[in-house]
Amino acid sequence: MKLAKVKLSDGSRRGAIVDDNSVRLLDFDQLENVRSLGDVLHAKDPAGLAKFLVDQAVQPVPLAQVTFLAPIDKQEVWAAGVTYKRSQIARMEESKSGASHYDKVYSAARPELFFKGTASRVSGPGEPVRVRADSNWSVPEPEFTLVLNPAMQIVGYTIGNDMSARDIEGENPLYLPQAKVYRQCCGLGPVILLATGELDLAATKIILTILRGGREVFHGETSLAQLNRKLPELAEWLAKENEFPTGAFLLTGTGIIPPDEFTLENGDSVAIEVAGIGTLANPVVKG
Ligand code: DO4
Ligand code: MG
Repeated sequence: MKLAKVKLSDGSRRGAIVDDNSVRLLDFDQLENVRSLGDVLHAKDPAGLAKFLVDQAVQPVPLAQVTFLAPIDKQEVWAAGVTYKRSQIARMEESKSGASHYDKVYSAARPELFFKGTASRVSGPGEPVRVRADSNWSVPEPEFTLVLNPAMQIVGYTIGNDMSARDIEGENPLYLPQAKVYRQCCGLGPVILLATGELDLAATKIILTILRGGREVFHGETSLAQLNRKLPELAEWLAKENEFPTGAFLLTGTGIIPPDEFTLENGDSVAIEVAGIGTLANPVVKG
């Protein structure tokens, strides 16, 4: 089952179950302790609760008549890094002084985990993602993203864009928070696929396409089979000595990095497709 937050043509915002061609709206006035999509995700049985909450007073709404919003409420957003060989190599190339850190963390037991942002810094589908005005080398990072409940169990999956300033990160690894966390630094959406059973890692393809003036300027593909960590392992490390009373999103790292001469420009569009989830598309702004 896929869940989402949508905006309707009258401007109202609702939780929804996403079907093939339409959405079924949820009514959050039915239960006192369920007021948001996050409350549904954090319930014992999110799929059963979502079905119970379907608003019987309204017909399913065709997909073309809704706008998908970022599927986040009050969760923190975190990210893992250097979890794919491609990322390890690119980071070692970009950071002359910090190369050995990236080399070591790729194979260390403890993964790199960093704070990526709050809901206020997240862009939903169609909303701009930002290149910092003080960066001349920035890229999108297309990342399979875990949705974690307060017990840090994986309850769903979505698509994340970990916008990154490679020049700032490369100048000095201590600049990582500035390279990674700023306004509109993260895209999330369009839907949350509820986690049920084992994922087919090889079939979970991740595709990044970047358009400039309507023309494709970059295309790259990978799959979860290339991820050098187990998904539950990343969630377990994040949970250590930490508390997430409102749950968390965890981006799991990028396996696709455009060539070194590529940087995003104002007006580009970024599309990230993940098999089984959908496509997260965002325009890029700079300045
Ligand atoms: O340490 C740099 C960040 C790595 C990252 O964001 C990634 O590999 O996706
Ligand atoms: Mg990343």
